[in-house]
Amino acid sequence: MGLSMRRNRRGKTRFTHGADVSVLVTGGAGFIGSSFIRYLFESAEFAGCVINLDSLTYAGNPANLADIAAARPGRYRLVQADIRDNQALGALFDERRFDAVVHFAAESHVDRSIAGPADFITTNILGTFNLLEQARRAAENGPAVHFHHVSTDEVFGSLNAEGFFTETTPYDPRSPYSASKASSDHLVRAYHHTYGLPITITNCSNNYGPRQFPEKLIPVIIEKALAGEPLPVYGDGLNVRDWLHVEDHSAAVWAVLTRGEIGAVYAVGGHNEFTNIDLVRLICDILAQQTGREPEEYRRLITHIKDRPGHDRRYAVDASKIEAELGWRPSQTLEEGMRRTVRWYLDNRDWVDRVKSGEYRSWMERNYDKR
Ligand code: NAD
Ligand code: TDX
Repeated sequence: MGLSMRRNRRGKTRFTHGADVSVLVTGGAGFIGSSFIRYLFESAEFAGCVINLDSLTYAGNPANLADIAAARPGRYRLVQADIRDNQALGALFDERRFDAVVHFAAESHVDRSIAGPADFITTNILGTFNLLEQARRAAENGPAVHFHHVSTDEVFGSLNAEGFFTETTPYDPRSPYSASKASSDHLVRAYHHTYGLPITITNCSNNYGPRQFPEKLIPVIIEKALAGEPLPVYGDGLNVRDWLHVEDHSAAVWAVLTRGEIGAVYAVGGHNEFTNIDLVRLICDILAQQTGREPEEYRRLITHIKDRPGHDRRYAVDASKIEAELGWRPSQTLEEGMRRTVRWYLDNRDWVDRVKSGEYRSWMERNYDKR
């Protein structure tokens, strides 16, 4: 069975079954986008086609979906293009009709946005604008395209010890990354209010799981621990993040895309608040269990280093709206998900070796080894 998009009288998007459905996923070669495409083909009742538009930056890796591409000829295609290239986008939208756009493509690493914000502005803001314009143009010549925007809880700023982000928390972005994501959120909302584009937005907390590029905290710690190198913890290590397994995020995006209210925003989170230092200790303990070594062999590598400029103190999401309205819930605790994640990194050394390109090595040298 496949799915195709229809609207009911209350304005909700309904995907009805039909193999002619076409979904454009941007950034599908990255960590979360590839998990979402895998989820469509392996877990969701989806029998349509996916076009994965990705420019394959350092963070994009076609190998993330090599098995999906081989198993589903005709239903999955990678198009290498940049969302900043409006001509390339125009040609694709002229060639194909899309029922939905699920927009993951972005520059996503906060530290990189601090070191050099330019690509964050052009990709995250102008790239999103280009896609919205293409969706608006497509609607002028045919049925509306459901535009789902994948965003972050970082647009809401930083919490103290109390409270949670919700859909109505005022925007207060503090890094070039979160400011660029906030801009893109505003553009997406504006296209709904001004042009009637059917949109949904998810603002999700920190993701973890297989295939995360090893510049983000969890894979950095796993890789450095295995190499016997210092485990870099910024500042006092008491910053808090709310962790969600990437498969649960994919399920949330699918729930919103197929059953969410048009024009609505959903906050998504894991109910898994951890300080960075506790999380790093947990990874050390899980690594010890899985490699047959003593936890202390890894824990003694923990090294507090210079803090990230403007480092947000605490993120935590109240996901009760998506839970109540769409019945979505995280399916695994951080401890369970982390055991599976560490196992994945131990079992997939080829993947890790391949993504540790020259670009990766020079970034790590600039950002850790010289501090
Ligand atoms: P990622 O960096 O792993 O992947 C980004 C993908 O986008 C890569 O495949 C890259 O090649 C592609 N891309 C980048 N610039 C592009 C451009 N100009 N044109 C076309 N493709 C381009 O990121 P991720 O962690 O998978 O995040 C995906 C999305 O989810 C982002 O929008 C991010 O803001 C959002 N998000 C991430 C998290 C998280 O914890 N990682 C949490 C909430 C929301
Ligand atoms: O080496 C490190 N040491 C360290 O202490 C790194 C890379 C990070 N940290 C800290 C900074 C954060 O408090 O760990 C926490 C997590 O850092 P990141 O993995 O860089 O994630 P974060 O900055 O929280 O942003 C992530 O979650 C929200 C994603 O990268 C974003 O794309 C997403 O929007």
